[in-house]
Amino acid sequence: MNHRLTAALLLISLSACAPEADSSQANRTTAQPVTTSAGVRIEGAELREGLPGAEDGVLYLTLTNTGQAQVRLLGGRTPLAREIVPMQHHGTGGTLEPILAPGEALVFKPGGNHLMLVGLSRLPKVGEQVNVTLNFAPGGEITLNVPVNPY
Ligand SMILES: [Cu+2]
Repeated sequence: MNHRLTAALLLISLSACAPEADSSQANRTTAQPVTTSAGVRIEGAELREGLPGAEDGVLYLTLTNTGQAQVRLLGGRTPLAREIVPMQHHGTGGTLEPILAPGEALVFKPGGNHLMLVGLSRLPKVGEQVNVTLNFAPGGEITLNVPVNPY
């Protein structure tokens, strides 16, 4: 296998859970914005469809701390995967410490930070709505109905 092909395959596998660029906005839908009891606003939440063979999925959204205290996103869960883990862009690698000071926003988007659905039990399908529960401290758990958009 030549190096160029190896690099191409590596790119494909890396992008499996974090597309580098956002494709067309056409026909995309996002979850209704919600706000936790501690004042974290969650908007623009969307899942991306699972490509055949994908073991992990990806969730994008924007968090804004409208409250008076620092808030941490502890993680999340969904019936579709083993767990939801906040991650940095694959180029920088590693998990993310999602701590928001009052007034601060944190964006999870293609090519950047993302929430990874680790260990999919099945592939998310375009058009379906998936229950996603996020866990904050303070604020506890909040559940959203998140639509699945094309990859
Ligand atoms: Cu990831």
